[in-house]
Parts: sequence; C-alpha cells; structure tokens
Amino acid sequence: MNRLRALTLSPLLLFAMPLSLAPLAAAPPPATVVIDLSSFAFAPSVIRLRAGEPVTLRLNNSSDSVHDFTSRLFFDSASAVRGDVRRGKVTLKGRQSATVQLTPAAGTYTLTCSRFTHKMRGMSGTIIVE
Ligand SMILES: [Cu+2]
Repeated sequence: MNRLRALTLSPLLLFAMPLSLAPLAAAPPPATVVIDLSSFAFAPSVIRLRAGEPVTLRLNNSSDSVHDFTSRLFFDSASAVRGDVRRGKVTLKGRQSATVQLTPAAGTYTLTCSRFTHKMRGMSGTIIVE
C-alpha cells in the first residue's frame, strides 16, 4: 500500500505505472515462440510447446536465402492452424517473416528445412509438445 501511494505521488513513477500494472490488468496473450531461420540452422533447434494450448509461431528468416520450416506431422496433427502452411511447410524468402497460429497436439516431431542439402548442413530440429 505504501508503495502504491508512493507511485501515485511521484509524477515520474506515475508515468511508468501503466507498464508495471499491465500484467495484472490484462489477460495473458497467447504465447509467442520466435524461431530464427538462418544458413543453416534453426534457433532454437529444440522447440518446446504445451499440448492443447494455442501458440503463435513467429518465423524469421534472418538470411538472404530461401528456407522453410517443414514438419508435416506437427502441422497435420495440430488444430486451428492459421497461416501460410502448405503440405506441412512454411516457406520464407530471404529476410521474410511469417506468423502461424495453431494449437499443437502432444508428440515429438522432426523439424527440417526441405531445401536441397540444407538438412545435412544443419537445418534440422525437434518440436516437443507435451
Ligand atoms: Cu534452409
């Protein structure tokens, strides 16, 4: 209570108050997981998600080359998939980003880039949903 009173009495801290109180006032937004695609890696290469909980995947291609985020079983078993997923694959041109929203199903899925030789050069990973 004293702390709150101090906040309201100080113009400087008052300015900062909406930020500090925001987590209490608003419902938590759907989780967002950011995955970086580069030549030749996924970062993180192990992606952990919660089964049955909606999640937003933010895919960023930080390279100048085309890469894709391919996990056929992962996308096929997920529900409420929104985004540019085609046959288990999201393709990103150089420096392009994409957002996919879905509700994942429990399982362990292989993640790869399907571009020629990219998997053997390091573009593979695992999606663990539990
Ligand atoms: Cu690639």
